[in-house]
Amino acid sequence: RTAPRTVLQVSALLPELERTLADRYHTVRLHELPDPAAYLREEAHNVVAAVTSARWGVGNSLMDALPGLGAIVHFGVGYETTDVAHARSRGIDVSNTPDVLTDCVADLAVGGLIDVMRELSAADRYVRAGRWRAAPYPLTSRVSGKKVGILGLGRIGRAVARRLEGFGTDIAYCSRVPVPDAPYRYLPTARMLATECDAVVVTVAGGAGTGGLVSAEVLEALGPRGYLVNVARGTVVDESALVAAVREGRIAGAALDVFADEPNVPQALMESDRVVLLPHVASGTRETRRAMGELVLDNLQRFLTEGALVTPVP
Ligand code: 8YV
Repeated sequence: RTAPRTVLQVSALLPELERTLADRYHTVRLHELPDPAAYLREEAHNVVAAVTSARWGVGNSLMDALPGLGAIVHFGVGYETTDVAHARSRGIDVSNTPDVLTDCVADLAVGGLIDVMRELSAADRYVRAGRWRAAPYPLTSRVSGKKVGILGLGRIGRAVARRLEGFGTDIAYCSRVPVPDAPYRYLPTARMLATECDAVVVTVAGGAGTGGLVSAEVLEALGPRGYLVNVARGTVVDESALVAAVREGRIAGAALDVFADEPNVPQALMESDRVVLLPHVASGTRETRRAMGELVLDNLQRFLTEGALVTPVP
């Protein structure tokens, strides 16, 4: 009997996507096997493609255990959990799901900015706690017309900036090099961006290159009237410095969709009304997750039939 060309599903995915994978291909869900190591010893050579989430990626040891692996297909735009250089050295192609989630992530970033500055979530808690009867809610911070800095002017950063133009904000950005056609003021360091702006929205890619980019020093530069929004990766922000800055009122507030050790959120943040805490939901709409799932399937199908991916990572 000829061995089935196997698609290895490395982590849990959207149920609809899991069903389609199972219907269309010989799919093995590695994370659900009672003994994944035994499977890899006996059947690893059948695996031609792996499907995984931005959260888990495919580790180097798993790549090395799959001699026939030709493609790693990520559900998500971020792929820092997979060592792309290592994959390339083994002739493995890597794809992600860019573009389809840009609008929803940008929408949520702007929502987070408005929430933290106008204190929507905190005011909601105030009403629910029956405190309105005792006193009107304290005044909050105006959003329109403020200076907003975008850290990382990629697809998502640009979509955030475009939305914020509608609020009459003065937009600046920071990236490794100026973006040629960007109509916004360029600042070469995160610290300068934080110094100049009332709020900084983090939309830079995760991974080693951006770890701790929003350091204690950057938070200090943002200052007691400054706000931070992070829809990128928890690793981009020095989380303990952020916790300290929030606790001591050295920044005005933060809206966070991502954390250093998800789903664990530092207790000090849980207890603070200065922060808006979201469970990594920026791309989490039915429409966008469906589109991400379809792009995963398109990548996989193109790879299996033509040997090339639709949206290979740069
Ligand atoms: C996750 C994300 O992929 O795209 C990314 O990089 O972080 C999210 O869209 C999503 O939570 C599904 O894993």
